[in-house]
Amino acid sequence: MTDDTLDVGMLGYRFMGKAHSNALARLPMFFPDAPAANRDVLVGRDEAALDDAAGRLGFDRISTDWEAVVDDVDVFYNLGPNHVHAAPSIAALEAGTPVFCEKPLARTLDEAQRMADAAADAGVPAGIAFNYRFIPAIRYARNLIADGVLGEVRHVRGRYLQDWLVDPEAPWSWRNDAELAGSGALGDLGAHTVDLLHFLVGDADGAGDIERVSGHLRTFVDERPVPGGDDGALDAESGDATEYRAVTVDDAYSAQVEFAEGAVGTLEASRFATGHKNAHTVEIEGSTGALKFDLERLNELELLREDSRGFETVLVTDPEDPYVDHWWPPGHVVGWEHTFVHENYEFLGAVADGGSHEPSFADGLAVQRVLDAIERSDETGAWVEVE
Ligand code: SOE
Repeated sequence: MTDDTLDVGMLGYRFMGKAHSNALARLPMFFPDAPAANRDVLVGRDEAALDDAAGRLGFDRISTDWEAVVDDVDVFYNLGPNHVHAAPSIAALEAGTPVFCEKPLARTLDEAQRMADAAADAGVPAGIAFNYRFIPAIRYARNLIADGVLGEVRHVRGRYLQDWLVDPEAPWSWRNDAELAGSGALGDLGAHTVDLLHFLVGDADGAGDIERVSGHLRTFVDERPVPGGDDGALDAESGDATEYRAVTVDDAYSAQVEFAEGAVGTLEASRFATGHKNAHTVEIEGSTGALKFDLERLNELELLREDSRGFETVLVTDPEDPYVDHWWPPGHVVGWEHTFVHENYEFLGAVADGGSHEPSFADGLAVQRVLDAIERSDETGAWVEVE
């Protein structure tokens, strides 16, 4: 490897480990100007599982000791569960190692503040993987809003609907536990929506950042079976789980929000939205136009311009659309995984250039402030100012 190759240490090798490893593997072929990145060391707890994953994900070696890894690599990816985001990321930053951390930044506002402070002190790139900012149609939408096509923003609606927990027997996981995750649909899905709205309308006339919220959390199923393994034995006869564990986070949230410059909005997310698989939708209405986006149709943007009679469906796959020229000709659509390639391209570029990456830990902290306000509003039943 030439000495300007970035050695990557990656903590986590399941869902997000696969998504980011796939992205790193795609970069040389589709983004030849991306910095060279070597999948050096894969970090986890279980050596056997690590060994298998390292082979599949293309890593040279494994380690069960993240403390040894964080100052031994050029870039540290923290793709672990939420309760593992803070300590390894702060240790890496204190060692001067750039960090790319999955969302949400942390479980709590305090934890997020500590991570953002460590990033500010370190002066190296500290990115948070809000991958939906890197969808071509979302970039196109943001440019339209910035160009004033929608006029003054009045209404903003963000929903993130999934249904993977509708079955009460769907197994318990760390995402159901307050100590491990911080919150449920609010932090897992709501974090994406809050960041996306900040990205789309944070600088827009009439909007700005979210300032006041009235939030509501709901848990529909309060215990779930623990899948087989050391804790959750299965009954020899029925095969049913013999252990159930409490669900201590929200299954769904909703919030009314006010933006700094007057726009109003509604947010919601659920893991119980029967029939919706990964429906992250944004709707924005302004004084001279409107737009609608749906992650399940992520190459399209529904746009209403001032002089048109109705919404038009724009297929955002032209060479001049962001990132598209790296892939295929018009109409040869991209998918969910391509957003990870785009965000890795930008993050590694910032590391190689000694620049900064957006969204940063400061953006992650701004999201955490809104999540915290929604939780405080749910507790008090009152409108709450975002800190
Ligand atoms: C599960 O809800 C999940 O994988 C989220 O954790 C991701 O952030 C989202 O992109 C897809 O759904």
